[in-house]
Amino acid sequence: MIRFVTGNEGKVREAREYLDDEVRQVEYDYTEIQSDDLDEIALHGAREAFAETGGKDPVVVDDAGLFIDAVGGFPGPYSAYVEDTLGVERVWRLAEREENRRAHFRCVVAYHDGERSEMFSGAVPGRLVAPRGEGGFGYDPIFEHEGKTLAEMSTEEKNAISHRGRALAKFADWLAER
Ligand code: ITT
Repeated sequence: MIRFVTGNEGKVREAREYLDDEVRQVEYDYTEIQSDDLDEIALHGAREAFAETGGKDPVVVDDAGLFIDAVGGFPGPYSAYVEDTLGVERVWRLAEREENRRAHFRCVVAYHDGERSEMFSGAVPGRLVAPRGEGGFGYDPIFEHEGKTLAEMSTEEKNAISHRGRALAKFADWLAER
């Protein structure tokens, strides 16, 4: 069993679709350290969550962000804060003014089992568009990849191309090899 430490059900839904192991959601508000590096944030979170939540089963923390080329990678590691404060629609308004609307999502899945720590990352390129689609979560409606926004894809379709899907695929391979 893997304990997925997150308040975001969308992440858990995507992980369940990928992993053969049972995935249990654990809501523990780990410290998100201030860093430009998603690896560091996720690894610190996984170690803290393992130490503080008291279980024996391995934990996974997933830290993700949207990086917009024209504005120096904003909102990047601050994507959750910007979604809560500005909101997705206004992030689109910001990108709308730019000629270059390219962006990418990045995701780091950090695993910790009390002894070992491992990290798996993934990215997906795309461009920002006016919101479309009802699926997914977060910035999915404004992020288009090969003609469709991530919110217009099923979980399976999104996993096949997404930052999280790519990180989870590496994680699943590693789990299977152990
Ligand atoms: P936890 O920290 O509890 O896991 P969170 O949603 O705050 O949940 P992050 O800090 O990793 O997670 O999220 C960064 C932001 O990026 C947040 O606003 C998410 O909604 C958004 N995000 C993450 N993955 C995404 C995805 O696959 N599609 C769209 N938006 C995503």
